[in-house]
Amino acid sequence: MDIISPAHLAEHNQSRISALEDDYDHLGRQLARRGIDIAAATTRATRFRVALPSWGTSTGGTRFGRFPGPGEPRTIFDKIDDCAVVQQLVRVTPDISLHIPWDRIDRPADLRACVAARGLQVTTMNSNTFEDQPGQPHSYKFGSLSHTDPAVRQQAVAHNIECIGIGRELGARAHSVWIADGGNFPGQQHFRRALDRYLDSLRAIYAAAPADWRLYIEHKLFEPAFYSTVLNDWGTSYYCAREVGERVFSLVDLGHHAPTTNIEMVVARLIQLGKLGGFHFNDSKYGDDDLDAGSIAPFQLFLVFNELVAAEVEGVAGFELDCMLDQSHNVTDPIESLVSSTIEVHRADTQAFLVDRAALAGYQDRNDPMMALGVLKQAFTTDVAPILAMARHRLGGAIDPLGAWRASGHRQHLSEERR
Ligand code: PSV
Ligand code: MN
Repeated sequence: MDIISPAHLAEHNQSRISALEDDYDHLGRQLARRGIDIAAATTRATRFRVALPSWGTSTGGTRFGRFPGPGEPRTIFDKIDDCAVVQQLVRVTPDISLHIPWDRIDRPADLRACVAARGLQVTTMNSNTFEDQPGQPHSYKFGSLSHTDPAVRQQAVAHNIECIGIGRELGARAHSVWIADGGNFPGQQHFRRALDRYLDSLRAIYAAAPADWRLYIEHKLFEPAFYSTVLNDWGTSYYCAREVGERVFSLVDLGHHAPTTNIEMVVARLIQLGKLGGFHFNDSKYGDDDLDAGSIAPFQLFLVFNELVAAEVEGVAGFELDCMLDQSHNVTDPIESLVSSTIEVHRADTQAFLVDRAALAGYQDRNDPMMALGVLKQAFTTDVAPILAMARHRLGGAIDPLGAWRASGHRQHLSEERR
C-alpha cells in the first residue's frame, strides 16, 4: 500500500530520467576502462538492504532536551507508515527493527498485517533494560542483566524473553541486546563478577530463543555509565558470543567506540573469528553522537564496507549480516535523516564493490602502501550516485529521494493529520 502517491513519484522521476541516463552512461564508460561492468554494480546495488529502526522515525533528544518536529508518529502504526515512506523512496529498506517497550504492541497480529500490507517486514527486536518503566518491580539504576540482585537479573531476562515472544508473533528472526550496565566510579563494580552474571543472564535468554533465531550483543565503551561498562569492547563481545552459543553474534554500533578506534579493523577481526552479526550504522565526531551515517566520516564508513565486500568476494563461509541504522535525529526531519543515511550506507557499499581487489592484493604483497591506498581512494572517490539512482529507479523508488519527499508535501500533511 503506497503512502506517497505513485503518480507523484513517476512525475518526479520523469523529469530526471534523461539526465540520469546521461550520467549513468558516462560513468559506465569510465568504469569499463577500469574493467568494471556498471550493469553488475547496479544489479548488486538493487540487492542492498539496510533495516530501519522504528525509534528513528521520531525526533530523538539529549539529556538537555528534545525538540519534536511536526507530524511525529504517535503509535507504532504511525512509525510503520513512516518507514514505508522511506522504503517507497529508496526501495532498499524493507526491514524494520523494533524496540520494546518504546514500541507499544498490543495487537501483534494487526501490526504484522499492517507491516506486510506496506511491503515491509519486522526482522529484529531490541530490548530495553536501560530505563525503568512505570510499575516495574525492580529498578535498573545499578544494572540489569549483570545486576548484583538475582531478582533484577530475572526481571531483565524475562523482558528479553518477552521481546522474543512478541518478535515471534511478528515474524522476526533476531533479537538484539544492548545493556547500559556498568559503573560510574572506580570500585563500584567487581569487573569479573559482573561479566559472569551477564553471561549467565545471556545464556538464559539464548536458551529461550527459537533455534533458528540469532542473538546480537552490542558492546559500548561508555555511556550512560561513565567509568566502565560490562560489555565494553569487541573483544569482550566476541568472548561472550563464543561462550554463550553458536547463534550469538557481536553487533557493531559505529558510535560505540573511542573516536580513534580503527573500526574497520574491529570488523575484520570479528569476520575472521566468525562472530560478526550486524551493524548499527550512525556517525559521530566525539562519542556516541548518533549522527546520521556518513555525515562525519564517510571514508571510515567506506573502509568498513571495504572489509565486508572483501569477505563477500573472498567467499568467507557462513557470513551473514543484519545491517541496521541506529541514529538519533535531533534537529532534522527523521524521515529525511533515514533517507539520507540509507543513501550514504548504500553508497559506501557500492563504492567498496568497485575496489580493484586483484590490484590491491598485488600492492599489499609487494609492500607498496602508496599504490594500495590509491586503489582504495580510486573506489572511494568514484561518484556512484548514478548507480544508486538507477538502482532505486529500477526498484520503483525515487531518482532523487529527498527532492521527491520535499515536493510531496507529505510532512505538512502529517503535521495536520497527527496534530
Ligand atoms: C545505545 O546507545 C543504542 O545504540 C542501543 O542500540 C539502543 O538500543 C539504541 O541505542 C537506542 O537507544
Ligand atoms: Mn545501537
